[in-house]
Order: sequence, then structure tokens, then C-alpha cells
Amino acid sequence: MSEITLYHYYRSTCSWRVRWALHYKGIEFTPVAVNLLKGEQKQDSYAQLNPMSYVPSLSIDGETYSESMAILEWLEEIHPEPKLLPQDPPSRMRVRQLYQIIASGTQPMQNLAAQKYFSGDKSKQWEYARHWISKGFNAYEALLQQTKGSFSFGESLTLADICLIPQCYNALRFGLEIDQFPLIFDVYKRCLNLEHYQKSLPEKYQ
Ligand SMILES: N[C@@H](CCC(=O)N[C@@H](CS)C(=O)NCC(=O)O)C(=O)O
Repeated sequence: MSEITLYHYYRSTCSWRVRWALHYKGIEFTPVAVNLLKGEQKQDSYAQLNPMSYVPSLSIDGETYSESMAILEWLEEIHPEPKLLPQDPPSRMRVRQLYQIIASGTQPMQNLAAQKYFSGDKSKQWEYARHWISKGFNAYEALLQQTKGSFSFGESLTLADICLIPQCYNALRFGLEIDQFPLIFDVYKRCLNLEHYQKSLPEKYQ
């Protein structure tokens, strides 16, 4: 069994994706906190692990990797059960389309560094975050009309949900009501009671 260390911040949605997938797949890991509010992600010792100075990073037997979606795809390859991607290529592509709306099209626009670069005023930062999350959620909600079952894609949890639900947490934190996206809200409510989701919650790692 590999030694796995997750460098993360409790409230980081990208870190949360990886925490949730690790719990879902029953993989043991050692969490190491990187405090974003204290700027620990920018310290040299951490920047050597993650050249973007972001969390998460994952060390596997001493080799460190970053980019949460690369980590999640690796996890799916190495630990395919329980699955987080469907089996047939068109379905896998649809799940990847959904997760990229969050991982590439939404989260980077409302990241701490982007908010701070946009404005020093917290209320403006949050307005900016709400704008980009609304844009991403409108697109995700439209796709859910074709793909949703109990979860974002059909009846099983996938990487799409693993990205969506932490983003819902940020939406609420920045004052965006998510019940205006009824299909997203339905998936969100369903995930709240899942045991592996509960184990990955920010407050469990604070
Ligand atoms: N594409 C990266 C994004 C990572 C990222 O933006 N992490 C945020 C937390 S969710 C971060 O470390 N922010 C620190 C900062 O903005 O200085 C990934 O998916 O891992």
C-alpha cells in the first residue's frame, strides 16, 4: 500500500474534491494543513512541491503531484472501485464536460488570488465570485436537464458531483442562493447525507 499525504486547506474546494474521493474510495491518507490565509502556500518549502503555490498537492511514496483533476483521474485509474466515472466513452466525456465547467470555468475565476487581484474590497470580491459562479451554475444546470438522475450524471456519484458540491459550499459562503438552480440544488441535498461526503467536510479538517 502506498504512503499518501494530502497537502490541503480545510475550506479549499479543490482540496475538498480530493479528500472526498479518497474517502469515497476508502484510501487512507495523512492530511497536512497549508493555511491559505497565512500565505503558507507561497512559502518556498511548499512552492517546491506545487509550482503554482496552490492546494491541493498529493505525495505518493515521496513523489508529489498537483492539479486536483489530474490527481482525481489518477485515483480513478489506480483505484477504479468504487467508480467515479462511467464506463462508455460518450458518458465519460459528458461527466468530464460537467466537471470542467466547475474545475476550469468556474473555480479559477473565484479563487482567492483572483478575487484579491480584482479588488481589495471584500464585498466587491464576493460580488465578483457570485458573478462567475452564477455563470458556471447556469451552464451546469442547463446540462443537467439532459444528464441528471439522482446525481449529476445518472444514478451514481461521479467526478462531476465531486466538483459541484464543494463549489455549492463556496456559492453559499459568498452569498449566492443555490435554490435558484433547482436541479443543482436537488443533487446538493442528496449528497449532504452521504457518509463519505460527511467525512470529507471542511469542519472535520479545521
Ligand atoms: N487548478 C488547480 C487550482 C487549485 C486552486 O485554485 N487552489 C486554491 C484553493 S481551492 C488555492 O490554493 N488558492 C490559494 C491562492 O489563491 O493563493 C487545482 O484544481 O488543483
